[in-house]
Amino acid sequence: MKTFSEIAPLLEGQAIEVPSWAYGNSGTRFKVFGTPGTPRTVEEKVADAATVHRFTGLAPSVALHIPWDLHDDYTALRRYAEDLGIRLGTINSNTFQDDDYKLGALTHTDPKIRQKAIDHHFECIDVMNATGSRDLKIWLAEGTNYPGQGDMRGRQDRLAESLRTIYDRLSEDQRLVLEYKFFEPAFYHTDVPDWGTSYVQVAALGERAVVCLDTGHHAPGTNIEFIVAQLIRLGKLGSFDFNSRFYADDDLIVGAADPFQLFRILFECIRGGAYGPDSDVAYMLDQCHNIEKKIPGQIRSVLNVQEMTARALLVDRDALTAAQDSGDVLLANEIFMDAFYTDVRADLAAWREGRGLPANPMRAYLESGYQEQIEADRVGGTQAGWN
Ligand code: AOS
Ligand code: ZN
Ligand code: ZN
Repeated sequence: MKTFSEIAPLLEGQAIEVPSWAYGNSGTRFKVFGTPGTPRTVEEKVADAATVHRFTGLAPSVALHIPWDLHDDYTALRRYAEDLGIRLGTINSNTFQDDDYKLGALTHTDPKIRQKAIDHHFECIDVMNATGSRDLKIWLAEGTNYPGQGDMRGRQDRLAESLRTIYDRLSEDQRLVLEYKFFEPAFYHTDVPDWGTSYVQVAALGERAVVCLDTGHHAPGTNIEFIVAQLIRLGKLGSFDFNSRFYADDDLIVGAADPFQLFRILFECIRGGAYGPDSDVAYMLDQCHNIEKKIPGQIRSVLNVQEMTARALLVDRDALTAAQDSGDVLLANEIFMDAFYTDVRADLAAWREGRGLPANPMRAYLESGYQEQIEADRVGGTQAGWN
């Protein structure tokens, strides 16, 4: 196994993008609990994201969602973020909260509704031009609930045509990132249910169209790291939406449900050259903090990713390859597991201190007074949430 000091330089510059919506109130269809200190404005969400970065050094950008983060001056918002030491990142579109989209948006049979959904993406691109964002991330809630309800094949054709129109509007340095999800809110068929469909759609568009892999969007038991390896191999892994799940799309803290799975995913990223300064894969969180405090929830999340990255980097890949090639099944597995079982927390604490960061970012945040301050300040107004 490698030593921590051997891999420490590779931890430099690790960047995890946080989602603006993680700072807003969220819940299930049963109840949305209000959390004291929840942001009331986009600026307050950006300030909270910047706080996560200040304590961890791991989260230099925040993803926005349109229209949840509607703003009248994105250039000013960009400056506001930059003054706080972070960037505005991926722009997420929304075609799932409008009555017109009940039966589809980019796939709808009515050209007027398709155009409305395309126009929404054009607006998102305008936002990207002001914020300097590279990625337009599209997650579609589209599908059908009953066999026979829609023409699945026709819907794929209309989707391809709509995506083409959106893609053609992007500039040379922007990307279209298409997310897949196997079910929900549609329960019979979903128009982009899996990585294969997302791949087929983006491959038809061109080089700057790539796939987003949300770790909560697969059937239980799916070997997600295999999909990661395949998409990297094809040059089509655009981004991650990290979170963890026990049952469905739980959107819990990444690494909470299955730290070993996170380790295995990150190992494939490192193995595939998708980790480090030369990679253009966006590592994002897509999470909701329904019952826990939001900023500590985000701090825990980025630290979990850092911890599992360090462990995955510890794998001695030369020794692993030798064991694999010689057919030594158990030695190969042992080399892999040795790295996973290594506790890197003390080494990471010392490494952070060497960089002027708190050894324990969670503790430092809780002692900083920021949480008490926002709980006292942010009273009145409407707390930001999922709509
Ligand atoms: C929905 O299930 C997807 O994970 C989306 O990525 C996301 O949660 C939503 O679109 C917020 O942007
Ligand atoms: Zn997602
Ligand atoms: Zn999701």
